[in-house]
Amino acid sequence: MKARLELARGGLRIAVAICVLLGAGALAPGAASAESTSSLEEIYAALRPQNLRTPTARTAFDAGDALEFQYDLVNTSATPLVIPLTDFFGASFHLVGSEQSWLERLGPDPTIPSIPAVIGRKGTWYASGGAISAVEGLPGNTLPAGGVVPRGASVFYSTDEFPTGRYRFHVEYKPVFGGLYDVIAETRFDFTIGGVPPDGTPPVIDVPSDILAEATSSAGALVSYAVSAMDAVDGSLVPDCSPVTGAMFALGTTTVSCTASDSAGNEALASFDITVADTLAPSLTLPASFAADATSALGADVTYSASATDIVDGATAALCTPASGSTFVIGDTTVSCTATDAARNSARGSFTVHIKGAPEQIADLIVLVDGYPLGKLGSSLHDKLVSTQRFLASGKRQQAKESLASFISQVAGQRGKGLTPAQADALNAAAQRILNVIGP
Ligand SMILES: [Ca+2]
Ligand SMILES: [Ca+2]
Repeated sequence: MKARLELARGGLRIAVAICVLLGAGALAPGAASAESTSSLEEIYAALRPQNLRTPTARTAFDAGDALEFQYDLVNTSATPLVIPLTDFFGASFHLVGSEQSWLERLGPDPTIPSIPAVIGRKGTWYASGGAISAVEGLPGNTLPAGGVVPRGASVFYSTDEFPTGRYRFHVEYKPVFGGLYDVIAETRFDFTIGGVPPDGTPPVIDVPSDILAEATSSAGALVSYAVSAMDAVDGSLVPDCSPVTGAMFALGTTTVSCTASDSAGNEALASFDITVADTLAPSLTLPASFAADATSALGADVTYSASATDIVDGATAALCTPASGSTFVIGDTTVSCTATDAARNSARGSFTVHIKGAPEQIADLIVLVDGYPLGKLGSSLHDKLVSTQRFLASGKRQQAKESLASFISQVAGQRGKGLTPAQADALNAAAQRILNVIGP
C-alpha cells in the first residue's frame, strides 16, 4: 500500500510517502488456525513504534538533502499476536491507525524562520493525513513477542530552507479502533543539518544549596526543591532527580542526585543534601499554680499531672521536681519540669504549689462558718476561731489548741441542732486537720 500526500505551505513543498514494507522473516506464516486469535484491543495495545531511523543510518545531512525516515511497529507484549482473518465488521482484517509527526529544532533557538507555522518547535504536522491502512498481509499470521512489522514513513523536506543546526523528528503512532482505543506511542530521531560540529559539552545542572528542613513527624518531612538544567545546544532541559521533589525525606541527611542528558548523550551529574532535623522542643502540659491545705506540720502530700508531647517523638516524659506524690512543706513550692526529646531539645516549665498552714486554714474556716445561717448560735463559733487565730499569732500554741478543741466540742454538741449534720461534719474535719497542723 502506498499513499502520497502533498501539501503546500508558505511555498514549502512537502511530500509524504507512507509505504508498508512487509519484512521477510518478520512474520511467521500461518499455522495460526490452531491458535485463538488476539483481540483487537490486544493487538492495538501491543503494537508500538520503535527504532525510528533513516534508511542509510545517516544522522547528518547537508542543506538540500532529502530527509527520509523509517520505523518499526513492534509487538511489545510478552506473547505472540495472532492476527484474525476478519475484522469487527467481517471484512478482511487490517489495522487502522494514524501517524503524526513533527520536526523540532533543538537548541537555544528553536525557530525555523522560513517555515513558520508548519514545522515550528512542537508545531505539529500530520504526516499521514489521517487514517492509514497499516499492516495489510498480517491476517492469519503470527507476530511473535518482539516481532517487528517494518514501516516506512518517508518524509521529504526541502532542507534548503532549514537553518543549520540540530533537529529531532518525532513520530507518534495512534491505533484507532472505533474510538475505543486511544493510546499514542512515540519514537524520535535526532539529526543535524549543515555540518554542525558534535556537541561534546554536557548540560549544566543548577541545584539548590543544601536544604535544612524541620521534621513534621517521625517519618521526617515532605520537602520540595527546584532544579533546572541548561545545555548550550539543547537549551533548557528537565533534570531527573532522586528522590523526587516533594518526597518524604527521613530524619537525617539524604543526598539528592540529579542527572541531565543532552541530545548528544552527554550526561551531567549534580547533587545536594537535604537534612531533616528535629529542632523543636516538646510541648509541656502543666497544671496552673494551685493551693492545698496542709494535713500535718510537715505539709501535705500533693499529686498533680504533668505531660509532654513532641512532634517527632510523640508522648515524651515530663520530669518534675518535686515529683507528684511528694510531701510539700507549708508555704510556696515551685515545681520545675523539663521534657527532652530524642534530638535533645528541651522544654522547661514550672508552676507553684501553695500549702496552707494553720492560720490560713483557720481564716478559711471562719469564712465557712460565717457563711452558715447560725441563728441562735450567734457568733460563738466565729469567736472561738478568732481566739485561736490570736493565740497562734502570739505563739501560744497550747491555748490555740484548747480554743480549737472548744470549737470542736461546740460543733459536736450542735450537730443536728444549730448545725446540720453536713455542716457539723465539714467544720469538724477542717478543725481536726488544723489541730494536726498545729501539732503536739
Ligand atoms: Ca551539550
Ligand atoms: Ca522535637
